[in-house]
Amino acid sequence: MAQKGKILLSVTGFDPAIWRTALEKAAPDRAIVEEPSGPNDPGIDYAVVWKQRPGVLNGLPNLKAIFSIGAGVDHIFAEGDMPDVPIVRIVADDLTERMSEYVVWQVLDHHRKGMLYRDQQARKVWNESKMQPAARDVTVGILGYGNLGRDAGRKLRALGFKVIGWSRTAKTGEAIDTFAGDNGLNQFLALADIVVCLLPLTPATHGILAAPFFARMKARGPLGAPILINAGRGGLQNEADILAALESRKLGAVSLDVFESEPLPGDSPLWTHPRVTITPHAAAASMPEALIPPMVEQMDAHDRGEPLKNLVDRDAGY
Ligand code: NDP
Ligand code: OXD
Repeated sequence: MAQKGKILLSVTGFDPAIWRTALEKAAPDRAIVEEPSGPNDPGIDYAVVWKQRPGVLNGLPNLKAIFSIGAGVDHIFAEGDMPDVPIVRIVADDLTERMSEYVVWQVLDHHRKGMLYRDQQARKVWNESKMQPAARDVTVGILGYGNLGRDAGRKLRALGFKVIGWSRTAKTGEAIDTFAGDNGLNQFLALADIVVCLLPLTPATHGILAAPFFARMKARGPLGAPILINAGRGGLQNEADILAALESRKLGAVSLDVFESEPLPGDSPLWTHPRVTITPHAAAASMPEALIPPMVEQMDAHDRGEPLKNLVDRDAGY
């Protein structure tokens, strides 16, 4: 078998072994390396990364593209100084479907009063809430109406919810009402009873889920105060402001999958707040067996001269 260019695998924060195994299986004709063999390793064609080790991407003279093993790419840009090669992100049914499961689960949990009934069960209280609205009377606003937001929105609509979306660029011809830009955000927030955040973390979105945003949210709706669900990135949110908004009832309840600092520190008051649901950045796991084969296919296609798909816009940061 003719050998092709090497793949650099650079992962921090977890054991890369399952990614190495999947790469070895999908690309038996490429060596998988976790360290360049020197600062100017000419044998590396592609890099597959999650929070790559600092400096590891620089000085690879033949690097053709960087592949993120997540949909988000803020972890790549965090390094600052980056080689000027295309960056490819994950767009895959497996990841999208996992995220939609999480979003539907959390929306339904808030809609059907999961927190209330779990608390009542713990106290052996039998009391049906008389405040159960129909899904058709509840508007779910999706902040970040992109690949993940669209699929989650479609599934929520199938359950009967009204769905609206907010994005950076204006959309036309959508099946739902969509809004864009800062003015659009006011209109969006005036309608949304449940806000689901699936934004990427960029300089423009950093810290958006903070006091000024909560002040612009609808005061009351069919579920009482509005609900926030964030599965985008922790850097989008100000956790002190979320706690203050819960106390002042600007927010009725929140579900957070991502945090300013991960793992969430043990002393964070979010852990024990009765109106906070926490998951450990588990909304949509990247599964190597689903994501690596199409990634390797893209590398082979690119070597044949075909264009790369799912490219990141470096100026926009996602
Ligand atoms: P997409 O790029 O497909 O969609 C991003 C959406 O956000 C687009 O609609 C985009 O607008 C919008 N957007 C970006 N910047 C702004 C802005 N400044 N103002 C308004 N809207 C903005 O990304 P995905 O849907 O694939 O993924 C979204 C994010 O989900 C990832 O970046 C990642 O952070 C997170 N994620 C979290 C996971 C988890 O397990 N918690 C798993 C996977 C992803 P436009 O349509 O105009 O481009
Ligand atoms: C992603 C993630 O960006 O898992 O895919 O957070």
